[in-house]
Amino acid sequence: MSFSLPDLPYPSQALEPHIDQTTMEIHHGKHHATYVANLNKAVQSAPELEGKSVEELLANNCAAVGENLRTAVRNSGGGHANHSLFWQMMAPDKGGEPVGNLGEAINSSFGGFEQFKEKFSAAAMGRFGSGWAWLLKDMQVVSTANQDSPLMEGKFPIIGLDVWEHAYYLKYQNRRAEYVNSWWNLINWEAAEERFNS
Ligand code: MN3
Repeated sequence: MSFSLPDLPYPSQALEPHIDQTTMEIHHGKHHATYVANLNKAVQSAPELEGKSVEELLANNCAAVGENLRTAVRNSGGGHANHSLFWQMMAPDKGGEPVGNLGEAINSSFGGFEQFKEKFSAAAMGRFGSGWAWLLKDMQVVSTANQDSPLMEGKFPIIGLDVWEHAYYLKYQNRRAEYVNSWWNLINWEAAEERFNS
């Protein structure tokens, strides 16, 4: 069994003007595709890893993976898991405020949606260099470096924001804050709610 690049759940221009078509095409078709290809290369060289899900490969800081492949799986497996979630938790004409149980959990954990938004944006802005900001199922807001996935530490991400420059540089150049601010218009809270309830 090998990993494959999931289709985008919408056309590549669908997230404009917040994320431009060219960025989406390169980000999904080149960056994510490369993580998938490199993950397959790593797994194919180690028969004992065959058939494991990406979650199983990443669990406990990639404990199932031999030391010689651990960095490759951490980077490429993390990249595959992170981007697969990222595409799903966005959709055109979304944004607004979270719904249902997730909405209630956010309100009670952060004191309100605006407070949550501020905390999450600060995590996204505070990540030096490349990485991700996350809302975890236990209602922590964290950021990780590179392609490190919360799954490595047994944490379940509900939404994630890619703050690598490849995610925004064509349109926003160095203005990460504008990208982060614009991304709030894309969050698919219904999908996030389903994930939270799962
Ligand atoms: Mn990316």
